[in-house]
Amino acid sequence: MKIIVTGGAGFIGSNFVYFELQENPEDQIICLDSLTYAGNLSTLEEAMNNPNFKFVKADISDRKAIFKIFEEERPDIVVNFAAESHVDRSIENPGIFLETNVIGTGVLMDACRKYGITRFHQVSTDEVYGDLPLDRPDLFFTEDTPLYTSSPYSSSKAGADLLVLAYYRTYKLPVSITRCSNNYGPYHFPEKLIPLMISRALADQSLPVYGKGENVRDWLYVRDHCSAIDQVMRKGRLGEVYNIGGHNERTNLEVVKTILRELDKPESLITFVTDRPGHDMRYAIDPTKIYNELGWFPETKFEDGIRKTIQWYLDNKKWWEEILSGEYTKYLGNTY
Ligand code: NAD
Ligand code: TDX
Repeated sequence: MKIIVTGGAGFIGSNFVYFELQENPEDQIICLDSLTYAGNLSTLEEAMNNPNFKFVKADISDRKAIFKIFEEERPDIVVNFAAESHVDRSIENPGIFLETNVIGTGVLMDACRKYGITRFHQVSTDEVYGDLPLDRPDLFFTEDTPLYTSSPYSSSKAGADLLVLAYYRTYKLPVSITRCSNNYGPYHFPEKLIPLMISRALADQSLPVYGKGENVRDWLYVRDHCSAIDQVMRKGRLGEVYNIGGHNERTNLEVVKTILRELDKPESLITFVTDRPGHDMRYAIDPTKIYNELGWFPETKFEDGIRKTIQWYLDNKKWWEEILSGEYTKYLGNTY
């Protein structure tokens, strides 16, 4: 099968490319990415020599370019990871989130309609459900929880989800959607909480915790997210939404303290800073549907995953130091 993976030069997309090349060597993977600040070709270095892998530089909201690629490649499956993904950036500059996350998803689906595919899979987020109160630990997001977003980022992802479901109903485009909780692991861009704290702690810099650090996120090791998407993309029911999570809730402060402990750094590095506007309090996924229907379960416990992640950042300093210094921009090239 030929699979187009959009956003494959980013965090989760690149982990998915490696997952597929390893687990399904009979499939061909085409990574389609516009290489924004968050996309990095050095992340895909190990895939470049694989005969089943190809990189194509393109913007998913560029209709002409996308249609040309579909005309030439004729993919069987499209998995859409490409997105503007950082909540803080969406608060600063919402426009590009609408362009990429909403318009881009629509363009991809129009190309799927024209050239025919067996599945369009949309990678979405638990943030589309809004947030849960801290004093109701009995509440979880199910697939039936109403969409009730807080940030321009989550609103753009919810808009895309609605468009995907509309294309299923109106055009019978074979689609599926997964909504996952917070990921962590290798190749996570160092603007996000966990890699930011690891890189700053290693440099003995202050660790900016928003508000009181009481906000709760439900953390999942990135390889577990990839295996769940793989299951849904191959076996999930068309037109359905599947939540993905592993019941692993932590406050931000707990996560930061765990990182400091593992790195043997002092808690005095923690600095409480002005809260994020509209900051969601708690995310927590009920993953019963994917557990029961597809038999998917996460394999990595948080304690093991965070250790593996910290070790990866220690072993791959060159990768994130280049990003932090802006050096990665020299990889920007067009191989198509
Ligand atoms: P990321 O920011 O690390 O990577 C995004 C990738 O998309 C980059 O390679 C970037 O170059 C590419 N891209 C951006 N705009 C593009 C465009 N217009 N055309 C083509 N490529 C473009 O993001 P991530 O954390 O890997 O997230 C991937 C997907 O998973 C996103 O859709 C996000 O909403 C979703 N998601 C993320 C998490 C998480 O915890 N990171 C959790 C649930 C869902
Ligand atoms: O410096 C920081 N200090 C801090 O306290 C940063 C960057 C974050 N935080 C807090 C905000 C959040 O409560 O940590 C928590 C996690 O923040 P992010 O890493 O920015 O992730 P979040 O906002 O939860 O969104 C992430 O998970 C869902 C991804 O970025 C999204 O793409 C995904 O959909």
